[in-house]
Amino acid sequence: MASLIPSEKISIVVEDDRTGLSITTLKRAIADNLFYNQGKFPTIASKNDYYLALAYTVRDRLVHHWLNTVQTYLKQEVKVVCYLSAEFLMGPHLNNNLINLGIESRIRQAVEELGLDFQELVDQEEEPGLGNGGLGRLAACYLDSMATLEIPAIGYGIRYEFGIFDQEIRDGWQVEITDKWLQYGNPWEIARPEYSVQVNLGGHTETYVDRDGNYRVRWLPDRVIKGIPYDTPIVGYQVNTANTLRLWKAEAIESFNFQTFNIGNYYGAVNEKIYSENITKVLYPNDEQLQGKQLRLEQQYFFVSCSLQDMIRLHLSTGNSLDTFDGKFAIQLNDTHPAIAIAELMRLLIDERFMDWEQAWSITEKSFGYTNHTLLPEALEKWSLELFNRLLPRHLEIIYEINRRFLDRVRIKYPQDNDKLARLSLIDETGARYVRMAHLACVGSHAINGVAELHTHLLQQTVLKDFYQLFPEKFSNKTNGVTPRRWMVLSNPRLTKLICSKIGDSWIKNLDELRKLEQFVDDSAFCQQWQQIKQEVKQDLAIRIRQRTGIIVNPNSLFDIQAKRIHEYKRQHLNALHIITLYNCLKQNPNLDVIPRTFIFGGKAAPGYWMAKLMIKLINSVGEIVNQDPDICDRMKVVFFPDYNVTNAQPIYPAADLSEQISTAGKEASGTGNMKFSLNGALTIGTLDGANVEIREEVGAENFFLFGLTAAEVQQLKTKGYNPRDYYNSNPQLKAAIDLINSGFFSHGDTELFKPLTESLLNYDPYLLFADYQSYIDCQKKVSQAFRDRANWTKMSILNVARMGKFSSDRAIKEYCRDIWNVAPVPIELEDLCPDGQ
Ligand code: NBY
Repeated sequence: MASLIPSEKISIVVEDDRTGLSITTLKRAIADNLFYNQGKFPTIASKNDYYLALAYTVRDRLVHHWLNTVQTYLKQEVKVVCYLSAEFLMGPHLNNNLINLGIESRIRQAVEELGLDFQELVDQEEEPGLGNGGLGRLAACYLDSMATLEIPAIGYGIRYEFGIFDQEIRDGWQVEITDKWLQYGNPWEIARPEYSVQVNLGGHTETYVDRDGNYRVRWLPDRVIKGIPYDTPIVGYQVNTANTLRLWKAEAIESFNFQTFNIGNYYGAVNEKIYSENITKVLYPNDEQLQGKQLRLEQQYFFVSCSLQDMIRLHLSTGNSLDTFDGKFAIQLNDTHPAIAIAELMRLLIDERFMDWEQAWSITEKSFGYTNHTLLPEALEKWSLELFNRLLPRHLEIIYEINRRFLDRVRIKYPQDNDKLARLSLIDETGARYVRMAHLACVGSHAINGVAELHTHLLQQTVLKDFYQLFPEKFSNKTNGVTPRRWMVLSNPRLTKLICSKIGDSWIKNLDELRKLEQFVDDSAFCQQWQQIKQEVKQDLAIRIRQRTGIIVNPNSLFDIQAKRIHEYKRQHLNALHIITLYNCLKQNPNLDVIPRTFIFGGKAAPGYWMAKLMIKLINSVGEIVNQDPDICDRMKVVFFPDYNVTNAQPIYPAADLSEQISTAGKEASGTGNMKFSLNGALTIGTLDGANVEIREEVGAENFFLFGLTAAEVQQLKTKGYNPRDYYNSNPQLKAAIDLINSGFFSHGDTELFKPLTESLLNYDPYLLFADYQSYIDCQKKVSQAFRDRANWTKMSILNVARMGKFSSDRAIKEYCRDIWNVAPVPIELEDLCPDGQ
């Protein structure tokens, strides 16, 4: 374990309250923070006061790492990764920081000696839910890995006042509650108003001639907003590195608009302040109808402009010239949400720093990389020219010029192919005109990547085909990964301990070492411990389920879990069809000897996604009937665990026997939950979609339950003409399941409630549930059969964990560093706290 202070110094230095690590010092520090920060006597302090006192105590112990890291990067003028993402789904910081600092057991002891319940304090933290799902969580895992690998990095994003909504289930329906994560203060961030920047919006442009006779463009905006950075330290695992997550908050430039104020319009002036602050008010919940939302484009431009101005300030502050910008920053675009950065960097270099176009373009192209996260055509971002021009008139001009030069090059390569030109253009002119953000990202980046092998392949063959033909050298695959620190060490301490007892702890930094577990698959004592731990963790989850839903589940049953955003392509309703089919079987044949199963769902639906909300209602309605049916007893239970977020995910992954990864092949870019389940010893039932393909390759086909059409077969079937009714008519079990829903059996006799869902399946079934239904049912039978042989199941579970090394985000980050960013580790030495002796 790396210690915070060189050990030889500990004996001679009197510990101070802010860095000392002895139990006595820690206890004093917590008490001091309670008194001086919270302003409370212990007798009246709330749990939250104690949580905050503890959080500040931990923060004090990492500031040292953080400041040394920043100082080292500045002094050594290293190349820095700037990860631009509209979302960072960090999860709670306290416990993660304790683990990465290696001080968890000391802190726990100090807290307990103060007579407090450690877990109770940890549970006080409101997680920063600044993301929707996989994409935001990936950004968080990547920050953890970059810090752990000692890669200089800054995460740039938006400090939403309201993150992803909290979900409640009322009468089986999802109800959204605003997430007030900041209401009791956030001890992990430090505001840096001294690094505020200004961002323009709206207005128009004009040309002028400068002193040297050059034509220049000036943007005359009609709104100016202030961006204030809030910094959060990102501590690496057992290293001195603490990188920065810098999130921007929007404010009015002055508290009041003085002109309006002076003519007596006090309320109008205050209004303008409110208007500005709206920009970072709330995270958009990944709705269908995002396109055309002006505030969304304002958010994107706002955080991108703040971040690029910040990079330029940093670069110039060390005496550099902008000529060397691309040598010092590798900027990664997490999907197209920050893709406007390409036009913004061009504008900053050309209009504000007077660089010529060719040089600015060369710097821009070399600086940017673009990661695509979706193949769904409706999810590809585009902005109407009208909106774009109204908000960002100068950027539209720049995009036109990028496009003009780009298409000139295309024309030379493909003379007289106007169709190709139209397909590649940054402007969609097939109907109403739009700016295509993915095209801007492709043209302005030197590297383009998908997030799993299959996804990258399909990108190259479908949505980005023309770009792939044009620039094959820009494309590469970077299969996603997850951090074993949060998703194993923190969330599954029991299994972590067992693994460490067998193979030591170096796998935590080098996940491939989990392979060493393979030698124990035939060690019956080990297998028994493995099974025992799974059992204990399932019992813990059973308790949580009872607390949250009132449902009593049997921890000996097979825990079959699907936890992810609710979406038709993820097919939670296919899972529901299996449940109904099993239910029908049991009703027809009450003595059927089945393996008892607990079906657990978790996930949020976008508030405007009606069909997804109806899927939640269906799951709860089926649960209501199944759970209360005396014929079923405890052979089946259906649970919808409310408010699936990072906090609730942590105890869920370790408790799964079976992980449901059942998206239509070709639709899930990668998936990362699939990795977290398998890493915690669940077996997967899945299609050949996203990273499932690679997980199956790694763990072995015999340790994975495969079903369904392949992506190519899905394509063929659609081309040939898919008629879901054919499947319904020819499959009595499927027909019985759909008919039972339509009969009102699950809806208190209401035959209309689920019609939109069943009708959509019968008439369109865009995600081919019916085509995959029988294969899924058959595969689930194999799962049940396999679970009967518990010893063999345990072996498969161990082999899954042992072979998951590839899916560490450390591996993914190393690939980005090598192939895209060209950055190297920079170890941090801890210098004295006051290097100048002040
Ligand atoms: O990114 C997910 C993919 O669906 C998943 O397959 C992949 O593993 C993961 C990480 O690469 N995408 C995702 O989570 N997307 C979003 O959350 C999202 C958020 C906002 C918007 C679109 C998508 N938006 O348009 O605002």
